[in-house]
Amino acid sequence: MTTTKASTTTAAHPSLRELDRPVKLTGANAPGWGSDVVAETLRALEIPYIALNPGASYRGLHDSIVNFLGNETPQMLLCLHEEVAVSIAHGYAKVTGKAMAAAVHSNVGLFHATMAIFNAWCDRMPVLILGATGPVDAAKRRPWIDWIHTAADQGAIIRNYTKWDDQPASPAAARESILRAHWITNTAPMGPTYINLDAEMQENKLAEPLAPIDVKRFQPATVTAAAPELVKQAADLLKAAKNPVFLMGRVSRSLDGWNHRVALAEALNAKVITELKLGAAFPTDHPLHAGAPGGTALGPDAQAAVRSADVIVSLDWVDLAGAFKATFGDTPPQAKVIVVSNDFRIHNGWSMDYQGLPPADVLLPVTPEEAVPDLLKAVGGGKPKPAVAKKTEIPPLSTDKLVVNDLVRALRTAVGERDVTLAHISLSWDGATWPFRHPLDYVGSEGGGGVGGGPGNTVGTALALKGSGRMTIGVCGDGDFMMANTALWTAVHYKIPMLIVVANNRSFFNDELHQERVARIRSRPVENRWIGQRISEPDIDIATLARSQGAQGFGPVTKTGDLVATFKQAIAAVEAGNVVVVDVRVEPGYSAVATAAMLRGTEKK
Ligand SMILES: Cc1ncc(C[n+]2csc(CCOP(=O)(O)OP(=O)(O)O)c2C)c(N)n1
Ligand SMILES: [Mg+2]
Repeated sequence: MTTTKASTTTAAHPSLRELDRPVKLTGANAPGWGSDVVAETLRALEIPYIALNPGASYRGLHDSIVNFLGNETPQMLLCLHEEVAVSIAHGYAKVTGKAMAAAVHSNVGLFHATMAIFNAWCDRMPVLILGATGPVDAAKRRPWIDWIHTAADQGAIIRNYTKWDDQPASPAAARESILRAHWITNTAPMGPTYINLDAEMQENKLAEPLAPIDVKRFQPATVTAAAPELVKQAADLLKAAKNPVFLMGRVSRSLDGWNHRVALAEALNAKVITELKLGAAFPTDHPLHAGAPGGTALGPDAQAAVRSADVIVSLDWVDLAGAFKATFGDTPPQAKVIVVSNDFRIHNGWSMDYQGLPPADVLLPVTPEEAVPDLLKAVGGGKPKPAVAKKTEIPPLSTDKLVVNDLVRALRTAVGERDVTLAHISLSWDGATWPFRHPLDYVGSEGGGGVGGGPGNTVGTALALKGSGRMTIGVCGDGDFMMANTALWTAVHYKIPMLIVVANNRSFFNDELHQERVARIRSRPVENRWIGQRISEPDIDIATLARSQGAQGFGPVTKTGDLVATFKQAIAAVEAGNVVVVDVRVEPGYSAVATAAMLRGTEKK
């Protein structure tokens, strides 16, 4: 699915494979231990990397990866926190559409990883997570530590927001378990899977070698197509429509898929709405794109398009019922609704991330990538045309206070004509400020609203794009950055060039707006909204924090006039192979649309 060029190695982009080389074992190296079978299966599945934080519960597997596999396919990526390990794997999947592995230590490492697992789950991204437990056989447990790190049902910690989990009791069962987990995680609707490896199973000597298998035979393709009569029903509605509207949601990073969507919208002269929660789905400065993409709420142009539509098509839009509620209140739209989604196949009773139940006059129970070419053919659309890049003027920076839009405009100016992937954007981001013209221009947010996903997602995206010619940039809020900034160390150690810009408003500002809302409703002083929210006194020296982990740190930039020059220097440093962080002190504030949405209903009458 991915459209990235194959990784190449240059002086600025040395191969990861040259790093962390183990001393070679002398003599024969046949699988002799339970965990060797696990490692061998990961190798057979061509898992490139395993992001991890170590622990005794999987010391057997750790040894097998280093000394049996030679720390290659998968190669270890050491992380300083399990949340970062999983969010790196999540960021990698956002680009490639495929799972890499993450490993976490027994119950405690898994506890740390939970939020990142939830983010990947809500984002429908694949991650193959390996964990471990102290010996299931109580007689084999070391005193105290093996007991506290053994739980009767460890998978219960994450079962509600993973697609599948298992605790295999033998090397043969572990091999099958990994094959199944890999297959399930990579099958749409995608989501993380978890395997808990018993310490004793890993550390036991293999009684006899396992019968060899061809792993490909256990990973059958699951590509499917909507029934022709359903495609026809949808196409008939679309052909008769005067004002069709597409809400383009969860789609892949494939350029073919992108071109098909553009061709379909153009063939129908349909308005298109996209959103910032998800990766780029359609050129945002295309004349058919209605307004700018919004974060949580539909913008006014998007709402107007939905209101005047006679046929509405959802290409796996995350919250279709919510979009209707915001536009029409409690009455469902009069327009016919075509839903393209197979997401309902993984909805469960625990997590409400499935959102409200939207009306669906026609449901194509497949992915948008599977449905759009069929719809295009059925409506008689032409051949997909390649996306056309357009030049747009960048508005001048403000002369007064430095605001987030200044940061974005200056960054665009410094980036110039380079191919850039935005791996993350701050909550304060205004969708109108940065056009997306390629599926890799933006890979979407952290998915589950779990703050702290930004830095790890950025590293994972940069890992997937390393050597591709695309520069990875993550714009993180200061709250987001501080929660997981140790992701930097992993990027530096593994020589994964990238730029993180911190939109540093010195606050968990989103929640200042919430406090303002409550204060207004209660007629209490809004001036107090900052208390328990503001991250100042002391201000955090983010550039020094970056340097302490071996990254280059710039800033704090406090004047708009310094922005472009600083970003140009930062970009040059990334192109020279560095991990770079720029601290930009921005005035607190969200886009007018986002602020209005958060404070709606509190206006003084
Ligand atoms: C793990 C987690 N903790 C707390 C929150 C609540 N929350 C939502 S946005 C936000 C503020 C984030 O601050 P920052 O990244 O600096 O962005 P800003 O709003 O300041 O632009 C917080 C604390 C959350 N969503 N996730
Ligand atoms: Mg902030």
